[in-house]
Formats: sequence, structure tokens, C-alpha cells
Amino acid sequence: MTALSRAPSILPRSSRSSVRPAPRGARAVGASTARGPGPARWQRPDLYVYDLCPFCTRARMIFGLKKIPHRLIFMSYDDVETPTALIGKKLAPILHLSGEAPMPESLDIIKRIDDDSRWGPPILQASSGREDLKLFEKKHWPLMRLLIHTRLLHAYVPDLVFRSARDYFIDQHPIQGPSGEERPNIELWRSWEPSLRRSWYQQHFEKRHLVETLSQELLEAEPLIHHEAHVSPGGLSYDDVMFFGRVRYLPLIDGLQMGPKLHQYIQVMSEQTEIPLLSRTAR
Ligand SMILES: N[C@@H](CCC(=O)N[C@@H](CS)C(=O)NCC(=O)O)C(=O)O
Repeated sequence: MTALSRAPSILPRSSRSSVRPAPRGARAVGASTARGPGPARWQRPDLYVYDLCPFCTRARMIFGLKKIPHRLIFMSYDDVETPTALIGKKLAPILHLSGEAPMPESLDIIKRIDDDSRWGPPILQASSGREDLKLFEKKHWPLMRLLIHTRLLHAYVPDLVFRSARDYFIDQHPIQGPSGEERPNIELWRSWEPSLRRSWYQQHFEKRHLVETLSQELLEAEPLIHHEAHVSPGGLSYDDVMFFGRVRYLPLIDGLQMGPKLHQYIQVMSEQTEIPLLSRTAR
């Protein structure tokens, strides 16, 4: 059975259909623009994402950079049905191009879109393989993740609107304890009372001292950023895909201080990629 035949309510693309029913649990942004009478409008690619997901941010970047009209579909984070119907498992991002099987994997999606001449010549250069960028992520992502994750639950992201989605998010993401207890493995974490897990999230949200620590650590990003519009020399590349996918979420952290280069890079990339920052929801 193909993915296409598995999900008839999601996938048929009749050129005569007027309004395609939204999959249950999915939130279509700008859905009215997809309701036009002409078949041409149905040529827009569908991109299924979570706003909270760095891999989805990666995939969204190429659409914004190339100004490609598409249907951006935010799934609820606890919606297993929609991604499973599309690709056979719960994973995002998912790209669905008209007439093709839906595909996962952020980097494959980016390449598929960037290499398609319908949307102009490729714009992204290959990854430079810079060790300093890899080291930065390895060293600082754990604290960034802790502070970002504990704040995402308070942000207005479409994938976490429902209480069930926020509970699912906590289930999926163990964190270290508020008194420095080690981050448990996922089986142990899930065996705990939901109220205890929620309280760890909440305590990290209320405690501010780690925000100061991260502010200091982020100064190490300053010498890594070559230009406000691309992190490595020579223009936009997969280095930006990887780097912005992570740092996009930093403005969520209320009180975080960033060096001028990182701050400017995040602003410029957000504008170039048309991916909003979550700073206005920082609480
Ligand atoms: N290698 C994949 C990773 C994608 C991924 O891990 N997505 C996460 C969200 S950030 C996901 O869908 N997880 C399913 C879940 O947590 O239920 C890619 O690059 O696209």
C-alpha cells in the first residue's frame, strides 16, 4: 500500500476540487488562498511542520529564501494520524509535492526544492563542514534546548495549542532537574507522574540564573558569524540551514542577552526566510 492510498482524505489532488478538507489536527495557515477555482493553485507544495521543530525551521527556510508560495500546515504536536497517513510514521517536516509521494527529512526536502528549476536556480551552497560551528552546537545546544523547551510551553505556537499536545511534548522531552538532577532517559521520565514532569518544566521556566549563564556562553557565537546574512564566507549555505535552525528559537528566552552579531544574524535570517521569531511570545 502506498502512502498515497493510505490517506485518501488528505491526498487527492483533483484539479476540479474546490476546497480540500483539512486533515484532522492540522492547522492550515492562509487556507483561504488555497481555495481558488483554478487548478494552478493546487500546484502549491504542502509543507507539514511543527513550529517548535528546528528541523521544520530548516525546511521552511528554503521556501522563504526562494519566495515559493506553498501551503504551510502546522500539525498539532500530538497528532499522530496526519504524519502517519502521509509517510507511515510520526515525524515532521513532510513535503508533499503534487503528483509525488510525500517525503520526510529536512535536508532532503531542502535539496528537492532548491534543485527544482521551477523555482529558479539553486541558491544554497554545500555545507562547509566547519568544525567550529559543529563544536558550538555540541557545546551549547543542551542549555539552549533546556531553556527553549521550557519556554515553548508558554509560547503561542500552533502545534502546542492543545493541552494534550503540551503533555505529549513533555512526554517526548526529558529535561534535567531544577536542582541539577541528571536528565533521565525517556523510559524513566515517562514512568514518572505527569505532575512531577510538569513541575520540572515549570521550575526551569521560573528560575532565571541559567539565562545569565547562556548569555555568557552565547558570546562564543560572535566570532563564528561571518556576515549578518550568512554565517560562513561565500554566501548562503547549508551552514545557515543548520545554524539558524537552532538559533531561531533563542529570542523566546526572556532576558537573554545576545552579542550584536548573533542578534543581527537572527533578525536578518528571520526576514530573509520569512520565518517569524517567537520573541513576541516570550514570557
Ligand atoms: N532527521 C529528521 C528529524 C526530524 C525530527 O526529529 N522531527 C521531530 C520534531 S523536532 C519529530 O517529528 N518528532 C516526532 C515526535 O516527537 O513525535 C529531519 O531532519 O527532518
